[in-house]
Amino acid sequence: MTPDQWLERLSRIEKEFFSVPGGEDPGRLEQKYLGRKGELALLLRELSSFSIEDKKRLGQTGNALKNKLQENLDSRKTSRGAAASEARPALDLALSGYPYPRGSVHPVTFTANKIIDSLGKLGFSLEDGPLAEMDYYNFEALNFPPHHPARDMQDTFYLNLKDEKNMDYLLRTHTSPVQIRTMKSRKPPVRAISFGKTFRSEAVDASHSFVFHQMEGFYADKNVSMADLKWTLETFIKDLFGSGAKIRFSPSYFPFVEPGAQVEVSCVFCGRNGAAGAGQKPGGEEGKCPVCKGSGWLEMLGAGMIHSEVFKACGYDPEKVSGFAFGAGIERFAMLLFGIRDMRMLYENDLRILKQL
Ligand code: FA5
Repeated sequence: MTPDQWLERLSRIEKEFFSVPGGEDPGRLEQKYLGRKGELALLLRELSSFSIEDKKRLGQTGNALKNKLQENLDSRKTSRGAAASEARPALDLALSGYPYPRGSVHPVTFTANKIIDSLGKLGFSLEDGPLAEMDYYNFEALNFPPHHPARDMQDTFYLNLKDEKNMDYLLRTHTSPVQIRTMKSRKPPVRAISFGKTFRSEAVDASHSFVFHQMEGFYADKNVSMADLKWTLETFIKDLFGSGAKIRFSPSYFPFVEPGAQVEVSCVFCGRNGAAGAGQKPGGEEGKCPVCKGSGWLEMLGAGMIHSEVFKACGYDPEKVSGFAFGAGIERFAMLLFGIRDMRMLYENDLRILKQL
């Protein structure tokens, strides 16, 4: 390389350096030009091959540029630091912290926990099952044969997915499939409850939703009778609503129990007399309790003695084992416990309402 070529390279480096925009990282530029293998550093090292006079002359020009670049890099670093601290407010350690609102348990969770605690005291263990369930567990093993009209009782969301028997997967319509899963995996005596989300293709109104929560309880053992069911439900309902609460049974149909019953609980709002009390909000017929509509009773649970076909599907001998089962909507219980008249209030997540509960 001749001295002229050396100077030409030096001026190219200068031009290139000063055309780099201000936003570029100064650390990276420093490394590129002045670092150990930087372009200017390498060029200055080339001086060793020149004569003493050229070394002196070119060395001065080269070092002058090196100082110029260093000054420019320093000022780039300073303005970059100033911009960063402008963007970030100064740290004031004396400032008090941001108030962080504390949440609370949702009424549905609160109610479910109360039910689980209450039945847990009676020896029921808590079991779980999948939300995307097989047709077999949700219907077939519960004595709803394929194409049986009883399936219409529960409007179902079917999934575009088949199980190994080419039956549909679906979003479980009730928590009863957990009964089957538990009985299939355990030998009697079994006493279990489950709780969780259930899904039905239904329009939303004050007492219906397409996603809601259910709880299920069942007991299978030798010599279990309807009297055991009645005692269990009475004890559990009194624990939840107070010792004055009463229950009554009326016949009902569910394919997986025989006999089946609808269980009503005495209205906790009017104390079973059916009359609108002081402090009750208007909304019902004149003089009548707006919650039970004057009947004094509220339908709260489905229940019955586990059907022999269900036992057979689970590998239990119905000649030797008997049992009861019951199931209910958690929202229904939450509405009673919190005095809510529209189920939608539980889902809208309006904190002004939820905070009052
Ligand atoms: C059942 O789902 C049965 N598996 C219950 C059962 C279990 C009966 C064991 C016998 C033995 P049913 O379809 O009635 O039954 O639903 C039970 C409860 O779920 C209802 O009483 C109601 O409180 C609640 N529920 C049903 N559909 C809806 C809905 N769309 N929105 C909110 N809650 C609902």
